[in-house]
Amino acid sequence: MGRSLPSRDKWESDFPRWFDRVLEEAEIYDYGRYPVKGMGVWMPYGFQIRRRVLDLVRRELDKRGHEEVLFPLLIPDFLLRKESEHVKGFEDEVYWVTHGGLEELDVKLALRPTSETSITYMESLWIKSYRQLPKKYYQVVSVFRYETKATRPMIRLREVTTFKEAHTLHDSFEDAERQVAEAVEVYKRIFDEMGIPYIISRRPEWDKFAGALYTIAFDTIMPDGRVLQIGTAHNLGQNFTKAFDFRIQLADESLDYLWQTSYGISDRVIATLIAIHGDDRGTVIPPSMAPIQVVIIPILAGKEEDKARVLNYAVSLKKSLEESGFRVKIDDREDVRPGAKYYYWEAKGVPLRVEVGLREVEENMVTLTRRDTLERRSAERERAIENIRELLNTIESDLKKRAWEFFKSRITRAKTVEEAKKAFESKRGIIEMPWCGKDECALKLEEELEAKTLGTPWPSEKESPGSCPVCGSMAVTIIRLAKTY
Ligand code: A5A
Ligand code: ZN
Repeated sequence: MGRSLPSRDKWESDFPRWFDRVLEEAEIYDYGRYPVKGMGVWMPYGFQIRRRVLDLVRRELDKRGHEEVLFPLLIPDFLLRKESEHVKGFEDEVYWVTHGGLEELDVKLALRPTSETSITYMESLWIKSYRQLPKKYYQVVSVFRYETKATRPMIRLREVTTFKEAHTLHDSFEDAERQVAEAVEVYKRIFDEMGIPYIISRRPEWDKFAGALYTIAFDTIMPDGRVLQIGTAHNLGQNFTKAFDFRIQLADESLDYLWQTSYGISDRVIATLIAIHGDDRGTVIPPSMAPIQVVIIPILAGKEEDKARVLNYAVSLKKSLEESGFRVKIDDREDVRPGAKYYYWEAKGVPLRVEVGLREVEENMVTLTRRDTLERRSAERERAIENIRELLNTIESDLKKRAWEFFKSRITRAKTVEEAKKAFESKRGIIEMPWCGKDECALKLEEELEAKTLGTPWPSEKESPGSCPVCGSMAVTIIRLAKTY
């Protein structure tokens, strides 16, 4: 497939096409053929990648005392409407169930676009004492949003099938703030493990989550220089608990509404994992996340007894690799030529290929090829496991390093609108500029640069950054802008 893919040099313009093709050719996700817009199908290989990502997400949340729950998909009209800002933000994105069979329902039911309302409602029945706090729940579910911007596979879906939402409860504002910081730590670990670079911003007032006091967001830069929001953590204050009249007696005997946070990630994280390490030949999955870490290709040629020797050699190598804890696959299809197999597994992003032919058997060797650099080398069979372990570790760290280098090279500090425009023209990415803090100046910048405000650094930076490029008054912080998905 390599040859027919847009090349990495041209990703600036061709990335969306590259991404669509890789999902299809690597048999990860079938999108656009299912006859509902904005909804795709996870295919077996994609499902395996998704499962490993979710394992990581669950591990990190469980470790920090989050408890997994599962709420109904349907939210009755009157619950969704409880918090006025929330419903205003989501109103035009909700799918409604209005009928049961031929009968019209007395209460319209929403396909959940997110679950703050249904979860707060049940929490108000469950939580009776401050001694139960803090409480941290999460679920991994489908949510439905009738998105009106251009839909894209995994990146902007109408059914978000891998939506992990966490919801927490606290007895004070400070504890909720601490929770937002913990959420950020959890997401950092998850993204670091996957080698996904990120920058953390406090979103501006006009772009915070509907119903939140404030929103902290993780953004990454895709290969075409456009920015994608890959996770958010919201301090919800008492907005929802007030709407649900959810109060309890606290330790000091005062009666007060509880404080909440929520934070979420989605299929976008998997999209980023697939996109960010890829190249002209397809995706590259870091060894820690790869469903198959090593693919063994037996070169089956000549006499039957030679083929049998090669195959036995391959099987015994697979066995010892598996005993050492690696995820291994032998591609012993007889009707496919080795070259075609190479392309096939390269497209799927298997980090390491092992070739064994008659020569390898006779010399007691293996031939190893790195997926990321395509470097080939031989190793003695006796030392194959060690060599493979070492190579996989190197691939893992090289992929992360390369991703962060690319990311950092796309962040530009600019003092003037002209400088910002130039940076956007040459490499898109993220622009950081001094800012006076006034909404009108940010909105002016958005207009002139045809970009979106990502927000201000989180945690906030102390250094004095100069003067606002719009009004000239002294800047109080840095503002980040980008061309976004
Ligand atoms: N309940 C809170 C956590 C919430 O819903 N927050 S959110 O609206 O910001 O969504 C969480 C994350 O889901 C976003 O940061 C974004 O990465 C992802 N997301 C949102 N809409 C999406 C869509 N239509 N397709 C794919 N991912 C989406
Ligand atoms: Zn200004």
